[in-house]
Formats: sequence, structure tokens, C-alpha cells
Amino acid sequence: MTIAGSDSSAGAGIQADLKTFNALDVYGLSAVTCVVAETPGKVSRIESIDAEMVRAQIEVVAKSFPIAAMKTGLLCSTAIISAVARTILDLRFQGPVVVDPVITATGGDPLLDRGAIDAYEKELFPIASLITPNLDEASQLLGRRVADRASMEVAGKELREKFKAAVLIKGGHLSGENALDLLFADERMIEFSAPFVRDVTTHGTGCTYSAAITAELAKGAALTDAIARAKQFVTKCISNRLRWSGPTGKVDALRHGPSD
Ligand code: PXL
Repeated sequence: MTIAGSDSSAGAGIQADLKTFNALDVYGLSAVTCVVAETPGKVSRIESIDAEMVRAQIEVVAKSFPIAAMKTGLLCSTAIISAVARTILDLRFQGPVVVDPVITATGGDPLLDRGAIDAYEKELFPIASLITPNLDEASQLLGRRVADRASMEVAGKELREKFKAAVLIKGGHLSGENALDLLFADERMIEFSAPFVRDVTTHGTGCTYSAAITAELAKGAALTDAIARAKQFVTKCISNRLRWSGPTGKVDALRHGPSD
């Protein structure tokens, strides 16, 4: 199940999550938190769904379906973050919960207010199995710049200890030729690396990556296997990207194709 926002351009958000679930052969359920009117580089408007309505979507599907794993994406407001955390607790959900702390869009537009970060830290991270910040999100969570491998290592350990969850820090194109991510779990640090694909507008990679991890966990994979497979999947979605020439120039989208 994904609990996330709707992206009208369909490369990120619940659309990316559901396409990813489908490509990886798991049935996707969804609870919508907000509706975002946007194109890949620019958010033009966001409207939040009432927090009680978010709770209602999660509760009603949990009554009928055996949910194997959950992920959260854009939660939009402090009230929704709290409602999602409380609902998951009230359901006594026992499966993996992947929290992708979406704070800004790929184009840099803010998607969350500052108070919301507190709600993440106090309510949602403590019930997460895995938290997946990118460099920007890790910097905002720690209040200092996380921008190289050394600072990723310190940040990952600190976040893991603070929230008692596994933490995957996504380094993006930090290391030049490779996209490097570091997992901090069970007192260990594990590297995941894949060739960095250039010249693609990569809107939605974070959503796709965390959705793919969630799908693999739902199928029963161990955390490190789930991340390794998800990274391969997201790299493939980027290399196989779609491209059109639209009214305002070129527009790219991830191809959430089948895994092989
Ligand atoms: O990529 C972050 C993101 C997540 N969720 C929704 C979005 C975006 C980015 O634009 O629209 C719904």
C-alpha cells in the first residue's frame, strides 16, 4: 500500500508507486494525501485531502486486504503525518513500513512546512522500518549540510540511532560516475551503487525507488536484497526513459516498465 500524493504528470507520487507495484508484480493499494498540479519541473498548485479522509482510506482497505507492506510518500501537512502514524499504530500493522520523507520536489519546490518535520520525527519515524532520505532531506532532518560521502556516513549513523529504524541515504550523483546510496541497519553500513544515468530529467526517482523497495519487501525479500533489486529497477526506469517534444520543449518521464 502507498500513502502518498497524486502527481498530475504521473512520474512521481501515487502514480509512480502504483506503476512500480504493477511492474514488480504486486497488487497496489493507495490512500491519497493531496493532489498536486504539476509538470516534471514545476509544481503549480497543491491541495491537501482532509486528514480524517486519509485515515478512512487506510482503514477501509485494511479491513478487506491483507496488507503485506506499506510506504509513505508526500504527506503534505502535519495533520496528515500524525493521522497516518496513528492509523498505522491503531491497526497494529506488523509488516514493513517504508517512510520516504518527501520534503521538496525534484525541481526544488517545497512540498511540506517546517512543523511537519517535527511530526515526522516524533510520530512517523519511530514506527518506520526503513527511512529513505536523499541528501537534501537528510540535511533538513539534521539541520546541517549532508553533501559528501563522509557526511553521509555520519548522518546515517546518527539518524539510525535516533529513530531506531534502518536508514538508506540516497547520494544521487554525488560520486561522479555512480549513484551511491548507503544503508545503515543492524550496526552495519552497506553500499549500493549503480551507474549514474545522465541527461534525463529524473522526476519521481525517489518515489519509484521506495515503492520498489516496498514491493520487494511485500514479496518477502530481506531488506538488503529488496534495496539491491529496487536500485536495479529504478536505474532501468531512468535508462529506458520516455521523451516527447511538448508545447514548451522536451519532456521526460521514467518508464516504469516491467523489471526484465
Ligand atoms: O518527487 C517527490 C514527489 C512526491 N509526491 C508527489 C509529488 C512529488 C514531486 O513533485 O508531486 C505527489
